[in-house]
Amino acid sequence: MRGGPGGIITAPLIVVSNRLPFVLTYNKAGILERKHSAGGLVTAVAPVVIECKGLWIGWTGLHNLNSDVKIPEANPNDKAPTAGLLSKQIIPVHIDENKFEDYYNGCCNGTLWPLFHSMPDRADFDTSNWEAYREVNKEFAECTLTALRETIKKLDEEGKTDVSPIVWIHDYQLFVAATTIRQVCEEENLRCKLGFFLHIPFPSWDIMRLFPWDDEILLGILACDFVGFHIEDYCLNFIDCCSRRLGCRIDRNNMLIDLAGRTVHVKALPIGIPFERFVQLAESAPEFIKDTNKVRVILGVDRLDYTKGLVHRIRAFERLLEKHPEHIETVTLLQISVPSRTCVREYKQLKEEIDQMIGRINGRFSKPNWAPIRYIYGCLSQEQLAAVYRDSAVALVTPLRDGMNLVAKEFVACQINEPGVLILSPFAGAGGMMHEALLVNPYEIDGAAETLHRALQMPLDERELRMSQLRHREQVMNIDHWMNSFLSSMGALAGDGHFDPLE
Ligand code: GDG
Repeated sequence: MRGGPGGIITAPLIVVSNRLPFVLTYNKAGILERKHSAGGLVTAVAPVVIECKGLWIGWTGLHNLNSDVKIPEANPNDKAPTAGLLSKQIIPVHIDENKFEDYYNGCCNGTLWPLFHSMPDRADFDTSNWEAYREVNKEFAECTLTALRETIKKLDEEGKTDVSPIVWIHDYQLFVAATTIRQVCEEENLRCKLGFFLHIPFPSWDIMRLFPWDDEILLGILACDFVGFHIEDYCLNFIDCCSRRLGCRIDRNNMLIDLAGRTVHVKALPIGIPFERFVQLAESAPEFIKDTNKVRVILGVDRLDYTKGLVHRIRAFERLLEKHPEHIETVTLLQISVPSRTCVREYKQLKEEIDQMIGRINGRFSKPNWAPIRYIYGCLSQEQLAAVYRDSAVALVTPLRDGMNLVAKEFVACQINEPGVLILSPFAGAGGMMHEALLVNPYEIDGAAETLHRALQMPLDERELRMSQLRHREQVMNIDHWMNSFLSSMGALAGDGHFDPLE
């Protein structure tokens, strides 16, 4: 077992997220099984929940499950980070299918996602979707409260009456769950510390005020004791909204917010990746890209999402071939697009637009033994992904807006051989920290094409210098560091972190 914070955490931990760290599926024999989700968050948080014998509350990924369904234990050969999570540590939230549709595809993905990425024109403001969102958040809160009562009862029986459980809520699907949790805790005198982390950007007041129920979101977040965002800009946007919309007293320097005499602590906690895991994968993974005839690979990896800037990126690549034809037959753009939110209209349209663009550009520039764009619409294994990261000459990470962006970090972790170049958008959270990348405004197609040209010509010593600094930072600021920082800020780690008063 690695030396993560699980061993020194002093209070029981209850993690609440829209989805559980694995989804349930029926196998061919009709038996329920766990299917592992490979995200960095799961890799980091699951071992801590396992070590501190905590709980995880979330949706199973299946509708129409009986509410008394037994969560299967992990298969004995399962090597996934969640394998040690016992079924008794999992609390499934059951939600009616129609309500879930309005909550998830309607409000979360159709409204909050575009709005919080500062793309309000793409957002639908629908009252019934918001009502479903409220109700589903209440259901998550009720499950959390049941777990909390049990946890406190156990602590009391063990004589640990001074220990408060930690409830850690994740992301924009659960903005208002803490409102109910805090209210009931006050009514029933239940002790707990509430923490929230937002994985996407927090927009400016000008965008936030477009949302008709913005006050409810702000109050939902403020129902927590501690709130984390990826970067300082998002913290300041949130603090500003609380001041302007709710009239809260604020301390911007110390990032404190006073709500009716209670202090809420806000902090920038940039998420990291399991760096060593990606290094190991890159060291052992067999080649994935074959027969490239020494053609250098420019890589894009994203969920197929309009925030990721795929259309702009492909246009920039086309411009490169127009302006610098010497790259024809010497480079190829490998775009891996993971299908995402395929039921939402905006995502279907985007897929069609990209399919057409790629068809047109390949038709325009292809040679008998070379095509400018290789396109994979699907999901690679993590091992294949590591091989692709390792063997690419340039990573084009050019979102129009992104909370952090883990692909940029995973690419540098896997650059264990002759280093390539990272091109990064300043509109990703990562863009404010990975200073040695080539920063490019994705909206400026000519600028992006020229930056790509520069990356393809960059001398080895410059690439080495930039990459070694990028890698060093990600190695230190890895996912364990992020977990530790969050938990110590919550005062959950031995001998660590207590809240300062707002003075
Ligand atoms: C949200 C925020 C924030 C991608 N393709 C494959 C694959 N992936 C994995 C990557 C990476 C993850 O998906 C994508 O992470 P991102 O950070 O880029 O983006 P979101 O999914 O939008 O995540 C984001 C993040 O939360 C964490 O807080 O950084 O800003 O939007 O880990 O490796 N994995 C596999 N095959 C693929 O083809 N196995």
